[in-house]
Amino acid sequence: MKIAFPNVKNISYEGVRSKNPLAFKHYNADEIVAGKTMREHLRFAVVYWHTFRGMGSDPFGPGTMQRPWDDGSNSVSNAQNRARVAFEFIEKLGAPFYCWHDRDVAPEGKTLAESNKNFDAVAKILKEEQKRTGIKLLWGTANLFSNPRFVHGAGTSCNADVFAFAAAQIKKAMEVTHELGGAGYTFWGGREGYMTLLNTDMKRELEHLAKLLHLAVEYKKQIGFKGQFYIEPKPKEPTKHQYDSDAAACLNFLREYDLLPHFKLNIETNHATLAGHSMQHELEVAGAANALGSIDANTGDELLGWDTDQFPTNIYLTTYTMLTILKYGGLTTGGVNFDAKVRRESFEPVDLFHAHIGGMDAFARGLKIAAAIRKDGRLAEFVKSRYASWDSGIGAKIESGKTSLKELETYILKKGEAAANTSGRQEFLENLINEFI
Ligand code: XUL
Ligand code: CO
Repeated sequence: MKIAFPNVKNISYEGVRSKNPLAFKHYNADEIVAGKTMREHLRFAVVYWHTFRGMGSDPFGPGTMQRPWDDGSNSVSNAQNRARVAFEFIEKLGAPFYCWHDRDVAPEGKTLAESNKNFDAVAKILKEEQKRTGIKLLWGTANLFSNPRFVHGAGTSCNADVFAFAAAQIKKAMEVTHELGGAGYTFWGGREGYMTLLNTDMKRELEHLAKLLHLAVEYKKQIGFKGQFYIEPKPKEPTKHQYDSDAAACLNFLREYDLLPHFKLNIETNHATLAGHSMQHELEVAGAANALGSIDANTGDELLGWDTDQFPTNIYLTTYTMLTILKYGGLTTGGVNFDAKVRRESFEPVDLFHAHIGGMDAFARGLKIAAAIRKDGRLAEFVKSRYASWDSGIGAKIESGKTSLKELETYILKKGEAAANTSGRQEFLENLINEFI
């Protein structure tokens, strides 16, 4: 095969003084931070959809990307060639993982049988390339939103045949994920939501979605796939309201339908902000429920209200993200997956490298800063001491469930007034964070 990136050598760590745009300044894969290598902490993944299929089209114009290796056709051979290019890119970048939707890697045929055949033909190359390079599949997923058949959703479609089609597609995508040794499988509710409640039986749609996920859990057991299942929250786009609107809504749905033991969450930064939350908020909600699985690392634009999927470069964002991830024990099966795309104006192949290097360096800095803040201990100590009234006396009694409203009334009647509050010290804490940035 011809080399797709002839002017790019393997990206290496050159340290903060380097001026080389094709080198890492902070991501040093083998460097130990808080007991593990950076590679093990961050588990970076490259996405197939934006990086190898995104052509930069927007509602006002067609794609602009220069991708000289791609003949623009929908042929299996073009898809196979693209797979080899993808691995050249990921290998040169030094990311240990990648992720795909079924339809990113192989063209959809006229029938499901034809699509499955195409998928197998490209999966064969993916398997060869994984073996050659040691790069692993972080997760696979099925695209249940692009084809017009999914106009009313997939699992939540009013058309039962469409549900069946989605189920068949999930079955195949899970089989290929399993075959490629995938560490996980993700469900993002592409069009699972509504545009108007006037035509929507919400209760029935949610029950159907739960059915679909239960069928997937059952099939996972049947084929012996041990990877982690994830749900990826997003509040809107493409629908007006997506059922998996945020981490709390996903957890509630999973609990209501007895699915929680089988799923963790894949939290995406730009989806969090679309939901009106910070990334850290979503991670805390997931972490507190023991469901923090993986992240789709990107960022939105503060002034734009849609899913711009930009590469993350903000050190505060990566620091807060890594602080919460470390607090909940780190990424185990999950990873830092760059669900991000270069801007339409950044159309040269080398821009793909700049984008990923920037994101990886930003996360490496976030990791090092978060580890230093944790090692320093003042932040955690402050939070711990803020709740000291719960460690003994009446607080401990309430927490252990050994009290009643009557007893609490007697307690306060005797005291006359609650103990004095202390300052929340927000500015002090913000300054403390800045000591480490
Ligand atoms: C869409 C999105 C998806 C999922 C995978 O906003 O984030 O690409 O990550 O289906
Ligand atoms: Co995503």
